[in-house]
Amino acid sequence: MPIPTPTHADARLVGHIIGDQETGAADEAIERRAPGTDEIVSRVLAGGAPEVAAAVGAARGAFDEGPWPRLTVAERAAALHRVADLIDAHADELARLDAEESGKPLTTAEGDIGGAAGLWRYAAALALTMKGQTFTGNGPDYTGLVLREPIGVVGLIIPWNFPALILSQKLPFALAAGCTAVVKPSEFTSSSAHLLVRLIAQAGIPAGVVNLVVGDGRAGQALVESEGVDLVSFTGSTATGRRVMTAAAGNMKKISLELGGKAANIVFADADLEDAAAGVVHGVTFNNGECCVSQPRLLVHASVADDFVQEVARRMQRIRVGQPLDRATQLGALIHAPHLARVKGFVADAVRFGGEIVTGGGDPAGSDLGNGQFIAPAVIDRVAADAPVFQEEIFGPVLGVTRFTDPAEAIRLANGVQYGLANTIWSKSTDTVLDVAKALRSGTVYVNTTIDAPAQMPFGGYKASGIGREMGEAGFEEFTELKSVSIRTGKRVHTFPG
Ligand code: TXE
Repeated sequence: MPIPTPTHADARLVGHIIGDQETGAADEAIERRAPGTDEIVSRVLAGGAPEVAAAVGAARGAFDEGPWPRLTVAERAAALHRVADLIDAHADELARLDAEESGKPLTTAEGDIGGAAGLWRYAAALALTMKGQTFTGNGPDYTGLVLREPIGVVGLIIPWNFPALILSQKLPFALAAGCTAVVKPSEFTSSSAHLLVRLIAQAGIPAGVVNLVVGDGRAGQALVESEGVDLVSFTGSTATGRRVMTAAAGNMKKISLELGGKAANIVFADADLEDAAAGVVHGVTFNNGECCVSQPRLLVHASVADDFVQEVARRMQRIRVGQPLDRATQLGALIHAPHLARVKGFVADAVRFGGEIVTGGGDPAGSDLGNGQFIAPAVIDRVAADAPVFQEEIFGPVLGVTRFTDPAEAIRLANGVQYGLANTIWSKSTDTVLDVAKALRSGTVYVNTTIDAPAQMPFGGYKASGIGREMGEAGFEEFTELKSVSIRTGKRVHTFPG
């Protein structure tokens, strides 16, 4: 049974949390409609430069004078564990908020929240093992200390596709290092971030360490331009990522950008084809296809292509499209109407470029889908490498199929896009897997599995997919600076003793 969606009268008001103050009512608010029903479910305050200035001021004070960066790592790790426990205790509520506002299936949102709690615990372990280096090879009286320090105040800009999860790919790592933060969630999905920041206060993390400014791109832009911010970590579109790079130039702040992707599933003739077909369908429909590591391109060996495409299409037709809050739903509603129109536009465009629609692309059947942003998952065969459907990020359940005849051609096709976030290889040959994995220009390669990596694995992009890494030790180090301290003991021999 689907959980009923709240009506307008129940709509939540989502405000800013700055220091120990929560902002309530305000004149300007952004209405958020549930993608599944078009009902208004929340009203989000439209923060801008004044709220960002106040939040950065609070974070700056907490970093420059507050206790957080000065705690022992054991104390910081314990606090992160308390947040993880609170996330577990509020998992149902957090998952429901994300499913309702983003349109993702509730079961996917539940997986996100479990993953989020795991990230807070992993970050606690990184806090405990935070360390620098020493270098003593420059003479017996020389000691070099390489200190690893928190980078300072960080601005975290979050998109709408994994609201609580992507926040948790950044914030606990920053906190583990001793940073303080201003969080700017997407205007479409701010409620889970609001609850999370409340839980962080409940866990005993001091006021001002984590601040929340809600609003649209104007708040994001003000955060990136702020002179009081030392690093911005941004996840979103490549177009906005370019604006972030420019806006960060003022005080030369560090940036970490996790941007768009256009992953390929490369299916070789020797693969377990049943398994690969299931993986291909998962890769393009997981989280409604609204996933930066989504797999919208199928590159399949010509010798097995016809049967394989039929098998994939058969499985796509069995995917249950439905209301996000219905537990039986496998594909929910896309984020908003303009995005749905854009995704459908790619399907129409593919035909103009010579593609053949095998299944989907139109309205799905279902009596309760009338007001929502739904699409039947699509398979388009014979997609040319210069077609927009092959080149551009679609961010929806639309799979384009292109055939290849040898591994070199598969690698050329996979690498022939501006993005380089992830790709997947399906083959039983170790030689093929390793040769192709090394030749792919992407930050992640999945082999005989897809969209599958633990928190310990660094995540990020080559080429236009971004700068820097999240998660893993590399993701933690993004939030730190290195300081080299050179020490001489005894009397130094000066070049110009005077
Ligand atoms: O993203 P934006 P949008 C891709 C996906 C999607 C497209 C557009 O293809 O269809 O981007 O989505 C904030 N300075 N991805 O328009 O604009 C904004 O408020 C600073 C891929 O929603 O990039 C939100 O919090 N911040 C992606 C965040 O940036 C600004 C996930 C992302 O919004 C800003 C999402 C500005 N000038 C979309 N303007 C992924 N890599 O997973 C907006 N924002």
